[in-house]
Amino acid sequence: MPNPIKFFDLALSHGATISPFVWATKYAIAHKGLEMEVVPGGFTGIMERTGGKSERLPAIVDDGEWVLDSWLIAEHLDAKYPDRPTLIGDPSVKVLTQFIETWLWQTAISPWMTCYIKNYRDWSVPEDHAYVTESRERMFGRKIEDIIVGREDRLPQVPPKLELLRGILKEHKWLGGESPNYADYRALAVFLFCASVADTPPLTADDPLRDWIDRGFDLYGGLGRHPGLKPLFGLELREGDPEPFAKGPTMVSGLVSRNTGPQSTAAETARLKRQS
Ligand SMILES: N[C@@H](CCC(=O)N[C@@H](CS)C(=O)NCC(=O)O)C(=O)O
Repeated sequence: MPNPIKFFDLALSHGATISPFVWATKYAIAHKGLEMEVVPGGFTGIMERTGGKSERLPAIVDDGEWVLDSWLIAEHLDAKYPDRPTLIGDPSVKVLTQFIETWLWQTAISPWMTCYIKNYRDWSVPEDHAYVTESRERMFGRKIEDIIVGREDRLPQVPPKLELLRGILKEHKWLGGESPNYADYRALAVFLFCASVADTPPLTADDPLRDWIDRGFDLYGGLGRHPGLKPLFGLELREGDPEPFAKGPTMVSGLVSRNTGPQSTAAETARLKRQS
């Protein structure tokens, strides 16, 4: 067994990791079956904790070798431990994962940030409060208390926008196919981030994403079940809020059905001909 990997965490005062980058890295190390020696901490003092090596987390030290940046760490783990389960089996996994992740950040993290940023600050460790307040208010150009105004109207707008992810996970067990890979961890990290700051749930109790999220949080002995994390499911809708998810089929049939000859397309062809 290799030596444990020294892992610099970025957590809130409830003890759960907040950063999606750090979450994805925790899963990457667990996927490889490697041990972690966690160096705890929050937003401030990262430079001091890492001996001047980094201002950002995650960062790891693997057998004396420093590796910074979540993607570089995942690539390092695959290169250094090729006999252990692969995270990024093919270069296309990186490209497609970045596509999904960019969409998820725009669709979910951005609006959720404007809903939960007060908890993000209030639940950070006390020595982080001033830094988080100043840096995030500078980033948004507004006071934290003003950023969250109207969040009860914004929260119900997010679930319907996640239909693409629901559709693909209806067809496949994991983004990695039969078993999870780094694409799953990057996407799960978005929901783990949310669970670290959500004082009110962002998704309805019956959201079909629940199956994949629950299975993902349960992986590796319940890595995503930290007691500091808050429930993601239980959003109460009000009259006039949009339907949170599609009740019928989501994906155009030609995208998901396989053409194995006229037999397989007969029903669809009949529908097409009836309509013409
Ligand atoms: N490209 C880096 C981004 C890392 C990053 O931005 N980490 C944030 C946490 S989400 C951080 O360390 N922030 C420190 C701060 O806000 O001062 C990666 O993928 O690891």
